[in-house]
Amino acid sequence: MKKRVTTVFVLLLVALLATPIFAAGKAEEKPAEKKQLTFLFMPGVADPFYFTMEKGIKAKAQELGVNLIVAEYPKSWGPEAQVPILEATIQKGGIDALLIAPTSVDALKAPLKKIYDKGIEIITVDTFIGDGDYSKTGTDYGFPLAYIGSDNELGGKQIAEQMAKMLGEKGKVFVEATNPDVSSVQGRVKGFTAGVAEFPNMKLVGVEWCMDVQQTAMTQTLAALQKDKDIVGIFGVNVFSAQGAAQAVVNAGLAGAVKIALWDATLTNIDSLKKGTVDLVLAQKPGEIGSLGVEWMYKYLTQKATVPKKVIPGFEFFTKANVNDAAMQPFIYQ
Ligand code: T6T
Repeated sequence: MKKRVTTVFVLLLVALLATPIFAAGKAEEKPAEKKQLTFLFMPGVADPFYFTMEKGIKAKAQELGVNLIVAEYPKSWGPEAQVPILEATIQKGGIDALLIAPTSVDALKAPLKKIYDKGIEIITVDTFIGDGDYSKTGTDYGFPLAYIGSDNELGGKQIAEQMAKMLGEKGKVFVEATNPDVSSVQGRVKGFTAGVAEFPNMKLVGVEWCMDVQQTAMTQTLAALQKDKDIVGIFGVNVFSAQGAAQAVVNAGLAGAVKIALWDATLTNIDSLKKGTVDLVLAQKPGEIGSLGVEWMYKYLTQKATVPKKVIPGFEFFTKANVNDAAMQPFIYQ
């Protein structure tokens, strides 16, 4: 009997000792294939700013081996155009992460929360939902990993300061904006308004909203110039509002007499600067914004990196003096 117990004990001991070696043998097998990640880019509207952003996203996705899906570009700005495209693309499945420019601070909260609740991580690029502070708890917009985009308020304020310099810190100015519920546009108008207020002899006589339709921006700016002949400065807040406002000044025969500051370095706006009909163009860095979105999302999903809640690339100012400088060319939206 004693002999049998000893034999069983020895067999058990051998089995126990053999397990690690067996397991170790298995460890030499090929590690499990790394899952290829798929990111979806959802732009705000079909315009040179987002086309340039897409280039930055594509280049970084290729570098990191991420599969990229670019959603159909909305033909007009707004949730009614963007959300159906977004939801139809998500519905097809296979998306691990979303980079999106939300076209409304409020209307995109619920559609994005639905997507987040499916386990899809989100970074908002160029624009944000809520107040853009995703570090807050207890809000209905605290779920995106980060906002990556320009400091729009700072840009608006700096444009006001440069406008003041051009106008000798006096005179009436007008703003042609796009949609009141878009974070980027809100910031630019707020910053410009605060900037103008610092000059007692300058007056902001009006802000118009063209809903991102260039033709509307042109007619609204023309009407403002006809209503108030004393307007000496105009700020166009984004691609379509800026191009429309500049067109209006030229059509009114006021090129050179009215100072114009535009946001977004499209080929059209840069050409107007070269022709002398426009005085200042702010260039954002859409390619860098997109690239950073891919990079931070990748780091989060593959290394559980801590993603900063806000990542703010800078911007550049084109003037008549530097518009042909070699160093400035990369900032033109191509
Ligand atoms: O100015 C950009 C972008 O930053 C803004 O959020 C929306 O308008 C543009 O896309 C230009 O059309």
